[in-house]
Amino acid sequence: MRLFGKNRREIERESRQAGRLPPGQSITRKLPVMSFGPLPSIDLSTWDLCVFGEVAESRCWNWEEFSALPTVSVTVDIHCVTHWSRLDSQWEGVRFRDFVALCDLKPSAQYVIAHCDGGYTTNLPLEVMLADEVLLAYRYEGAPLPAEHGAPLRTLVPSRYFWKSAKHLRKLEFSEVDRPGFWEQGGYHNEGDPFKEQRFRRDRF
Ligand SMILES: Nc1nc2c(c(=O)[nH]1)N[C@H]1C(S)=C(S)[C@@H](COP(=O)(O)O)O[C@H]1N2
Ligand SMILES: [Mo]
Repeated sequence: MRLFGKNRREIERESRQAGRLPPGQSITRKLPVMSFGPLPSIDLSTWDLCVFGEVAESRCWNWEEFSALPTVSVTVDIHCVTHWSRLDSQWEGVRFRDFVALCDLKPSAQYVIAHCDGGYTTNLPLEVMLADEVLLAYRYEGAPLPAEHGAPLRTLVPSRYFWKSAKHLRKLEFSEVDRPGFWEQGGYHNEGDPFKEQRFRRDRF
């Protein structure tokens, strides 16, 4: 298989040397679809994103309000626990840190639990979510986020395996205590750092 005119092995070797390809990963040019359960139907006229938990006041944004917030674009590498990595993927959305600035968090907020349409959940420390490249993303490669990739809105957390990037996001819970999400309860690692190869719970260190 040839990618970008180069042999895939060469690209993978170069990417690994450049510190961009974590152990046990190979490069894919596509973004495979990985979903648990049926695709939720989306109606933007009733959609909202709500925050609750360790915030001064619970609050919701409808699509009109949310999509009026300032956006940023990032070009990042994505790593899935099923051993594929997609380099240089381009996303646009609201920077998570900027969104948090609107939420009036209490100092007790230490963890973020993402709740999705369809019931999927995933958890991360707030500190991880405050990095520059963490987005509430609604555009992918210059077009609206496709349904199968999480429309209308998903979290994008490039520093963790891709199961930590919640598709069809509807609620953000700020919590004082950590609460493992869907795959974390199902045996995946709680942290999921691809460069530490934290795939499964037994890989913990
Ligand atoms: N709501 C929801 N979000 C989800 C999932 C899911 O099943 N439902 N799967 C996760 C997993 S395991 C992966 S690898 C990525 C896949 O995202 P993609 O389908 O856009 O590649 O989404 C994550 N977010
Ligand atoms: Mo996944």
